[in-house]
Amino acid sequence: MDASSESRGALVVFEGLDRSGKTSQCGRLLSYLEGLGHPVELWRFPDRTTSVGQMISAYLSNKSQLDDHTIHLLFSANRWEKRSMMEAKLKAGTTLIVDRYSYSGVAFSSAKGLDFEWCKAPEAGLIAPDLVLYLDIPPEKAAERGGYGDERYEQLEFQKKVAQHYKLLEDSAWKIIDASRSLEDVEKQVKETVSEYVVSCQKGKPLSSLWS
Ligand code: 2DT
Repeated sequence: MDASSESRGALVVFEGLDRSGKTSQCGRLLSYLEGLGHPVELWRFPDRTTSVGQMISAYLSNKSQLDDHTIHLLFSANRWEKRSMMEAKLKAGTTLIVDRYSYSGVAFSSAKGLDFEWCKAPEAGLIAPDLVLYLDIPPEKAAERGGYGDERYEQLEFQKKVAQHYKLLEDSAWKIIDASRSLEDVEKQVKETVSEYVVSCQKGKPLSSLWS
């Protein structure tokens, strides 16, 4: 049996605006897959536990100022520092649910005015997700949900721009989920969609690279 036909875990990414429900849905999906007996872990980016992640966290909470290009590259570096661990986990059969990934990287930085292709370049070669669940919600509706926090980017006008840039990133791995519905309705659609992908990865779908 060659390596590409071996069973592996699925890389399932959640994307969407702030307050679109990503974190709740990630938690529910984690419990669901664990309940089915699948090896599964929940990851998130930025991963604020690493030293790069701490620089990002200071920036997001307005404790430090950084040039837009610099912070973009730090977000990317934060994914690169986890890449080999991600590959090892997937190959060992663990499904990874990831709260934000390269699409956030490009959508948020290009919404600030950075060149779209320049933003994509440092992401090329990271592991391509098997499935991107885009939790789609009008920015105004997301803003009504309990309000935003105090972090950078949590403002309606900016979120509207982010939504426009996200739409430019849609590809064949994307499933657009109407996230203005109830948590339960969204959860049901997420579970149905993900189950299919977990099975196709168990059947040996090879890993591929993002944007290269
Ligand atoms: P959370 O609130 O989900 O922790 O996100 N961001 C995120 C970027 O600008 N680039 C990236 O590559 C990633 C992963 C989105 C913190 C904020 O960081 C933004 C919201």
